[in-house]
Amino acid sequence: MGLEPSCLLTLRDEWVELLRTDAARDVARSSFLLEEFLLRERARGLELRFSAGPRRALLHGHCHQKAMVGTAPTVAALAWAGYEVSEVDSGCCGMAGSFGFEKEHYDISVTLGGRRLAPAVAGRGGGYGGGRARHLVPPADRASRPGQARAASRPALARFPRHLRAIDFLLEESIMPLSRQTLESLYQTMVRIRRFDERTVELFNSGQVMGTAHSYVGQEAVAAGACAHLTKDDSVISNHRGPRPLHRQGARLDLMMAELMGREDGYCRGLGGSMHIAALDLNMLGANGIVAAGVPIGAGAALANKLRKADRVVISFFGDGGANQGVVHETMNLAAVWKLPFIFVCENNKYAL
Ligand SMILES: Cc1ncc(C[n+]2csc(CCOP(=O)(O)OP(=O)(O)O)c2C)c(N)n1
Ligand SMILES: [Mg+2]
Repeated sequence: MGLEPSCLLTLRDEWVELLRTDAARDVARSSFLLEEFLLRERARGLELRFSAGPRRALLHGHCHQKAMVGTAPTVAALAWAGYEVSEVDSGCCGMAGSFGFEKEHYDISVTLGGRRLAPAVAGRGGGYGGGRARHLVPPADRASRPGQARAASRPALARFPRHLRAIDFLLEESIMPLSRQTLESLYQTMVRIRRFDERTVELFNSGQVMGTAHSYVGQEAVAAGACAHLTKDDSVISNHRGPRPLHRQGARLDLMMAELMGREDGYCRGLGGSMHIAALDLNMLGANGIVAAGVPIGAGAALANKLRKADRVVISFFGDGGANQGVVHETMNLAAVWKLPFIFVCENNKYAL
């Protein structure tokens, strides 16, 4: 049973074609999308009770599913769960899979998404899944409405029309209920992280960055978004891709780069480097070369905050590989039992090398 139509349906399609064996056909016959599986079990007598009352859902079907199965099982399963479903006649969202992540496809993605899907979502107004999304809005924006600040503020990114287009799109389509200032600030942090990384690679290749330096390319939004919620009294602690949260904490780029270059004027007098950079005055408690080791250390800081009755949180960044470390699970257990003001941020980049 699977959630991701492309992955799951491969077992029914290419897999069978490729192997042409009875075993492959057996696997194909036993592979179900979640909705198909639930409906099959319902036909066999499964009863499920859903807690909330009637709700509405806008459904944009997955292309691969639309081609091979159709959206009928999804509509039926949502209806079973109490949703009044309207299906968007959306065609392609323009952002599928890795295609949507690649910068050379950016304009195509925006154009395609803007043709049918984005207008359909924007045209339906609020009430569709906004409840959870509100928790993702930084405090400064919680009272404002999408697009409100747009007219009032002069774009800080006016020199970068391409970047502005991305922000305009987010504002116009109300995809994220954030103000222009916040979106620009997040974007600037992401670009800053990217540029810092690119420069780090250059300096590493020319032998000026000491030890090693792990790229954060593609993950910039994680540090930028997560740290946007912090006050200056909150703390961060991270892993071997460590320095990035520092960008959001207001660190000085020259001191950061000096640290990576092993220089005396770096944040840790050049002794920490990329993997062990810390800046206690900015409440950056340190990167850590031992995978996931920052998690229990961060929880210790959160426990100290709690005992001192300080209104502060600690964020710990770790990877999907680090998530397998026992300390992560032990820390989650203790953090829950002690109700620690502690945020676990797992950056799942789908590799752990
Ligand atoms: C305890 C420990 N085991 C192994 C390593 C070697 N190592 C360095 S990075 C890494 C992969 C970590 O993967 P993940 O946590 O997903 O982070 P990512 O590199 O993907 O950001 C490993 C195994 C280490 N640093 N620490
Ligand atoms: Mg990983």
